[in-house]
Amino acid sequence: MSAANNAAPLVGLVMGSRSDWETMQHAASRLEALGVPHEVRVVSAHRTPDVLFSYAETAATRGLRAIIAGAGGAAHLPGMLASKTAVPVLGVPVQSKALNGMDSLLSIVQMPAGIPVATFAIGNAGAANAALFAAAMLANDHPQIAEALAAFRAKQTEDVVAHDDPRR
Ligand code: RP5
Repeated sequence: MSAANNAAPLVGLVMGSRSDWETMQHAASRLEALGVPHEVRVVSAHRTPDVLFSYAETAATRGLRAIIAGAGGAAHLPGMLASKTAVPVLGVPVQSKALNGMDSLLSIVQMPAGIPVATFAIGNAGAANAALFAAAMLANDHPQIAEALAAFRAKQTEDVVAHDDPRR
C-alpha cells in the first residue's frame, strides 16, 4: 500500500458498479502516480441509495476535497452526490454497451442550473482526466501534488518530442 493510500483521503473515487472499475482504474492509477491520497468505493445511486446519501453527507467532514464519480447508462450517481454535498463532483461517463456511453454522458452533463457536476470525456480518457483535474484542484494547497503534476506534464511533453517521427 502506497503513501497516497495511507494518508487521510482527499479524493473520493466512487462508481456505480464493480463493472465500472475497468474504466475507473484509470483514475485510480493517476491519483496513485501523483501521490494523491484517495479512497475507492462502489456506491450505487439506485441499488444503495442510503449509502449514497451517507457518503455525500459525510464527505466534507471526512476531509474529501473532490469526489470523482463514474457511472454508466442512466448515470445519476454524480448528480445525486452533488445534490447532497458541496464537495466538488467530477463526473465520468462510463461507456455503456447499449449506447456507447452517450446515455452516460448526457445523464451527467445535462445538469439543470443550480447543482453543477464537472463532466469529463466518456471512458478511460475521462477517468484519467478527472484524476488529473482533481490533482490540479489540490495543487495550490499541496506542493508535493503540484510538483508531481508538473513532472507528469513535463514527461508527457518530453515523450512526444522524443518520438516526433511516427515512422520510428
Ligand atoms: C450503472 O449501471 C453503473 O454505473 C454501471 O455503469 C451500469 C451497469 O451496472 P452493472 O449492471 O454492470 O452492475 O449503475
